[in-house]
Amino acid sequence: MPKTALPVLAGCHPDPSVCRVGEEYFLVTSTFAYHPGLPVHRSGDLRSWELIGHVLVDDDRRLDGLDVSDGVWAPTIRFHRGLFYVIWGEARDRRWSQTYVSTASDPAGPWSAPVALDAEGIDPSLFFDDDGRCWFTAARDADDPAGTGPAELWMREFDYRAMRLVGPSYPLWHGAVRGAWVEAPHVYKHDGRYHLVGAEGGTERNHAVTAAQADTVTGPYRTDPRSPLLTHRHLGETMPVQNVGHVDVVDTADGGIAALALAVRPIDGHHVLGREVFLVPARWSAAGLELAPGAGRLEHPGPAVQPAAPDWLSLRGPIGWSSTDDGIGIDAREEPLSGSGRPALIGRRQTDHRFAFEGSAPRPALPGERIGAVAFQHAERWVRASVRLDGDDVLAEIHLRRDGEELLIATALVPPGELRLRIDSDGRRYRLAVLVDGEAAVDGEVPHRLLGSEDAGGFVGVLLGFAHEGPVAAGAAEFRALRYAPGDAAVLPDPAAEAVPAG
Ligand code: 6LW
Repeated sequence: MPKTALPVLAGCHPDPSVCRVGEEYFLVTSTFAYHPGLPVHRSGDLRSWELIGHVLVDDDRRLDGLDVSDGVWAPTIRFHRGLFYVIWGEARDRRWSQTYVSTASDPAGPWSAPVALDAEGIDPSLFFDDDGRCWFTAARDADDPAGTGPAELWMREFDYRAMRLVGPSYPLWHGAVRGAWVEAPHVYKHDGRYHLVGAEGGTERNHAVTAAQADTVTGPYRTDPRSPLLTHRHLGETMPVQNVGHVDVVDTADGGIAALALAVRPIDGHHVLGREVFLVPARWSAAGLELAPGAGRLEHPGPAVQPAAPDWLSLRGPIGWSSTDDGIGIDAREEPLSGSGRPALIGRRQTDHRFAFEGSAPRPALPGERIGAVAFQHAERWVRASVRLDGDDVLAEIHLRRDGEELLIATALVPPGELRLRIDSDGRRYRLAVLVDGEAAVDGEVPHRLLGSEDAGGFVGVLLGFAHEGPVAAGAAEFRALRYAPGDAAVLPDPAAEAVPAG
C-alpha cells in the first residue's frame, strides 16, 4: 500500500499562519463562512495542535448571505510586546471586500472586536521590525507591466497603537512566476536583509512558494532566482500531496526555523478534505530561505493528531444548538441547506479519507420536519441521509444536492426501532445509510469527487454534520452516541480498487 506525507492539522484549515511565544506556538487558519471563525491552535512542538479558542465568536452578521467559500480568508498571527494580533481579509464573490485586525493578550480569547482597516487586498500580514515599526503587506489587483501576473504585493506602515495604516503605500513585487497571481505575502528579517515570501500559481495544482529580497523593508525587492522555493507542481498527478504553498515561517525555540504550508491530499485527482496544514523543515542559508532542504518536497510522516473534541461549526453565524455528554441537540430551522442563510446544521471537518461518522437520531414529530446526517461541500453540493414524516409513516431518504437539483437516490419506509444515521467513506465514495436497530432501512452512495473542490469548486473541505430542518415548533432534535472513527491515515486507498462509476 502506498504511504504519504501527512498533515499536522487535518481537514479544512487553509492558509496557516504561526507565531511563537517562549516555548509555545500559535496557529490560525481560514474559516470562510463558518462559525465560530478563526480557530487558534497551540502547540509545543509544531506537530500536535490543540484548539484553544476562536478569534470570531460573536454574532456580527457579516457572513449572512455569503457563499461558504467567501468570508474569512487567510489570517496572519503575530505577537508583539504582550499582545497577539490577528489580521485577515473578508471576501465576497471571491474578491476581497474588507480587512480587519483584532488583538488579545490571551490567544485563547477574548479577542477585541474586529477593527476595519483602510487596506486593499487579500492575505494581509504584519511584520514587526526590530526598530519598533510595524509594516502591513497584502496582495491587491494590479497589472504588472512585466506581465508576471494580475496582482501586486504592497506595503504600508501600520501604527499598531492607533490601529490604522499610515504614510505612503509601497508597491513591492509582482512575483517570480509568469502569468500567475502573487499572494500570501509575509516579510521576515534575517542577517539584516528583508525576505518577502509569497505564494504563486493559484491555490491549486500550480501552487508554489516564491520569494524576493531587499536591503530596506520598503524595497526595492529583487526576485530570489531560486524561486519556486517549494512546490509540488512538477511532481506529477500521482503525487499524493498536491497544491503546496502559502507558507509562514517561524523562529523555533531551539534557535532554528520551521515553516507551515497548506497542501491537499487528492484521491484520483479529487480532494475532499480541504487544504490542510503541513510542517516543512526550513533553514536560512546565504542565498535566503530554504524549504524542505535536501528533499525539495513534503515528507513529514505525521501522524496527524485527532483533536480531542470536534470544533463544531455552523454556517454563517451561530444557531440554536447545545452539546450534551455524548451528543448534540439542534433546534429546528426552516432555512434549507441550499439557502444562503443559516440552516440548522452543526458539523465537524472531515479529517480522513476513510472514516465512519454516525449518531442516533430521534423520529420526526411534525409535518415538514427533516432530521438528517449531511456531508456538506457547499449549498449546491451535499449528500444527506434523513428521515421525515409521510402521513403517519416515517420515510428514510438519501439525497444528493447537485447544482440546483435535489436528486433522490434511495427511499424506504422506516420500521419501528432505534434510528441511527451514518455516513462513511473508503476514500472514493461516500456511503450514507439510515439504520434501524443496526440494519440499513435505506442506503446509497456517491463518488467522492462530487464533493471535491476540483469538481464542485470552492476553497473548503467537506463538513460532516447533523441537520434539523423544519418548523421552529419542532424544538431540538437530540443526536446521541456520536462517533467519528478514522481509518489508517498513512495508508492510501488502494489504487487498484474497483473504479467508482461516474455519477
Ligand atoms: C487565500 C489566498 C488563496 O486568501 O485562497 O488562491 C484564499 N489563494 O491565499 C482563500 O483561502
